[in-house]
Amino acid sequence: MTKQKMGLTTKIMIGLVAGMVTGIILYNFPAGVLRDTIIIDGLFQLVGQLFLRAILMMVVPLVFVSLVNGSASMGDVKKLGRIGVRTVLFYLVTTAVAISIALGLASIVQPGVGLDLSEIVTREPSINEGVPLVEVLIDMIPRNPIAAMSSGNMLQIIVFAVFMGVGLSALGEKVKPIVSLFDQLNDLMMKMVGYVMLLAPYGVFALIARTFANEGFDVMIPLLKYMGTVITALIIHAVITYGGLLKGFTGLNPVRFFKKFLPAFSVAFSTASSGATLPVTMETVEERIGVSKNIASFTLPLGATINMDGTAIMQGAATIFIAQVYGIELTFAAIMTVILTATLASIGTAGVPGVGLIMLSMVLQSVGLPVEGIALIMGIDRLLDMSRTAINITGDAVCTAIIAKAEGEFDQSIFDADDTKTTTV
Ligand code: DAS
Repeated sequence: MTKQKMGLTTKIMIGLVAGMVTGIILYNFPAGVLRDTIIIDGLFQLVGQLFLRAILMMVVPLVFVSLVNGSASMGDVKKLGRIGVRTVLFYLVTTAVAISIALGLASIVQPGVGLDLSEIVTREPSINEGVPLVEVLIDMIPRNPIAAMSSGNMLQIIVFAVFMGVGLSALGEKVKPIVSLFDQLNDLMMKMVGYVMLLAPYGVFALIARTFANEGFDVMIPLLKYMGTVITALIIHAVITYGGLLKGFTGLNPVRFFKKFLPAFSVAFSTASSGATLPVTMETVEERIGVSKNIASFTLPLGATINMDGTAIMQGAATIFIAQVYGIELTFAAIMTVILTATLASIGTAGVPGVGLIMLSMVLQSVGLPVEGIALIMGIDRLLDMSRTAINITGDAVCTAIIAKAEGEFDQSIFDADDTKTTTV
């Protein structure tokens, strides 16, 4: 499985580099029918847009199914009561903090300023364009859920799906067949996302080649600023938010915690999949940090499904970057919509490679930003996927340690012991 994943990562990287080189070569060629019409606006536009459309095709079904599935799996919350509610609250609050850090940092760094693609796309007015925040909140409730799905009103789809999942978890045993149906549909969605991601190397090549052929090397600086913004926000969130929460709520030494968590962190980084890393996360948190199996076996699988702070950070930074590149001003209500959409969407984002990018198109649609903007960052996304996945699971582990400490299900002697045990995977 890892070999196949590494294969795809390598192919995407090759697509990225080959696309940049091809684009730069074409940029320096004199304009002509072959260059402009046949190659850039013909072949590259076709391959790139087919890949983008395949991603967009997955957004509504993926969001709806994975959110119903994710919120139905929170059914245990009722059973676990205090622990469940606190775990879900912790996950949602840290995700909202994460995306706020990213939005703030991106507004300071301004990664998209300096690259002007506003003439390439005309922006459809956002569903929440210029609407006061209170209207945005009212508008979250769909009059007609089917219409919300057909019009791609993402916030309304999210609210309806979470509401449906809560209803399913409340009905418990009676609706077990429906819950397992959504679980199977979720597996189907993941499979289809996997097929779409097989197109990634070719789509990335075409999208990056066309961008560089039209814009030249100038586009490199904004991309590097975008990557720097995401990585910096990930580090800030890990050190300040997680370090502060650990120190404040558990008294544990954050440096020791992160060192002990390293085996899981490195597996998440190399696989870019929270789901694939879950067994290692559980063993690391239990055997090296000292959390009881009872707590870890509830909070970690739940976290791998509904908690994705790293992904929310990418989505916040990418939204600002794309708005700046297309010269679009985001209103306060739009920023709030982005925070709400990305935080709620993280409930459904499954822990597989590349899914954060699919969810990004949903965040962009929620504020009417052109999803073509994803083409700019898609090529480098795999590198960021690895780092944000590592932060996703770190957030799960920090929450788990805090809950375990509060419930008296934390063995300090394991945390204090020097690690002779290496995590076997
Ligand atoms: N790769 C996802 C994960 O496994 C995160 C993402 O795609 O943003 O957590």
